[in-house]
Amino acid sequence: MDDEKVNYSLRPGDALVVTDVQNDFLPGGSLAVAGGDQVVPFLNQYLRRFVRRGLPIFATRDWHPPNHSSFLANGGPWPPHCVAGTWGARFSADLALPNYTRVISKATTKAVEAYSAFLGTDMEKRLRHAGAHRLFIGGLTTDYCVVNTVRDALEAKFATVVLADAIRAVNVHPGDGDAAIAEMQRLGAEMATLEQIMG
Ligand code: VGL
Ligand code: ZN
Repeated sequence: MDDEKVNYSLRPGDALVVTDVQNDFLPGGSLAVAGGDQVVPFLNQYLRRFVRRGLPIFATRDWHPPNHSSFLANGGPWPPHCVAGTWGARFSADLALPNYTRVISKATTKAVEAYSAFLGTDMEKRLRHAGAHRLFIGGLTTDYCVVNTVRDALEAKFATVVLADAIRAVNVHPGDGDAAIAEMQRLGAEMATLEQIMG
């Protein structure tokens, strides 16, 4: 295993993917992730760098109907969260998404659960249309949306860099987040932090 730090110079073909930085996953939300708000200032720095270079930016969101199958009342594992159109489903007001951000809504019907932003969405088509080859992915949650999105990105042959200072885990079981990070690396994702991103 090579732990040497490499730098990434942003270039055409790069895209930033910000996953599920929505009020319900942040402190005060219905499915709050410990330290979830701490990813926001890092993501804002990444956003600045991508905006400065005019590179594509995607923001994904959990966008459930009120009777979604993942909710406890319907036999699912989660409290109600990210119900389409509600405050909890909104992106954090502190997240500096530019006007040109492309928004991907997932798990939008009762029967469909989608931790991956690729599942049941036009994410792949829109990434290709934007000319993306290499994805920089950060946001919430490490052990659900991030790991599953990274897995599908690698499967679709995107080079994939996980923004290690801009992810947080639910950790339903202690260690889930760390296991997700190990899994992403095993699958071929690289891990980077802000100081490695030149731009
Ligand atoms: C997610 C928990 C419940 C996620 C979605 O996208 O990370 N986590 N629903
Ligand atoms: Zn959900």
